[in-house]
Amino acid sequence: MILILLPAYNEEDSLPSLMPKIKLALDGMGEAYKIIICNDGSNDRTQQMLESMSRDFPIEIIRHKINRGLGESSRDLFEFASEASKVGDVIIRLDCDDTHEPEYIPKIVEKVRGGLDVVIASRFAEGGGQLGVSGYRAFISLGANLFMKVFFSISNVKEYSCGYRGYKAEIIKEAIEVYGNDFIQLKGLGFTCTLEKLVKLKLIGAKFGEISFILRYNQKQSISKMVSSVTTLGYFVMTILFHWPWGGWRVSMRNYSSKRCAE
Ligand SMILES: Nc1nc2c(ncn2[C@@H]2O[C@H](COP(=O)(O)OP(=O)(O)OP(=O)(O)O)[C@@H](O)[C@H]2O)c(=O)[nH]1
Ligand SMILES: [Mg+2]
Repeated sequence: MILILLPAYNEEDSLPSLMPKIKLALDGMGEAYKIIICNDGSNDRTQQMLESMSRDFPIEIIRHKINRGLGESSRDLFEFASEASKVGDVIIRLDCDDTHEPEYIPKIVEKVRGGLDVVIASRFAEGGGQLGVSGYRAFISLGANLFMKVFFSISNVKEYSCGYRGYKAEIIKEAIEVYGNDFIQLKGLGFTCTLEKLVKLKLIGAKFGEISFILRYNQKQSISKMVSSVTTLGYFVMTILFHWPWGGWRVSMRNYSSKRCAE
């Protein structure tokens, strides 16, 4: 089975375009799938839209009455997926602002099934890119990714900040077993959780790969919810927590990854 995870906050303008494209991509694969969407206290028509869409699409809705942020929504989505999946399943998480085209799903699934634990849709892989992104934003995004590459370097990874990824169900189950509620620890720090998941998976010895991907920012309909000041603060907090010599994440997980490699 393939589990599609969608975090949604005020996405009434994007869902009508995105949902049929997810169905088209998945129907073409001939495999059972489920769409799990976290409506995080939206104050537009997202909830009504999802309820009516659940007649045509296999949707499970996790509803937060108040907006709890991307970190808490990701925790709920990944914990749900971990419970609902079994060995051999693939979990795909994408944004629902219609900038992440579902047509990449089959390729991501194929690479996960080929033996990788995490496959990232990457703007920086050969053939990747972005459409409709301003020069300023592209510069900030490149700078952020370079920062992440320097401080959290992961083999075979060039794209650290895009949330469009596929995960082997087993690696998510293992991460939740190892970290418990701390798999996504930095919940109040904007979109830092997207980077945190990668880093936490690296620390348990996950194998990573990328596919090339074009971010379709030219299709974005909803307003941006990314608060760059909070997320940047989150990246700095995470850098300290990761590298802290006395009990930081890297030091505390050293034994775990060497034991896993030996097995
Ligand atoms: N559950 C939840 N999802 C959110 C929240 N804020 C944003 N999202 C979702 O997270 C995804 C990414 O949000 P975006 O606003 O597109 O952020 P971004 O992709 O980093 O940057 P832009 O595309 O420039 O806005 C979208 O699917 C949003 O609906 C939130 O507070 N809670
Ligand atoms: Mg977006």
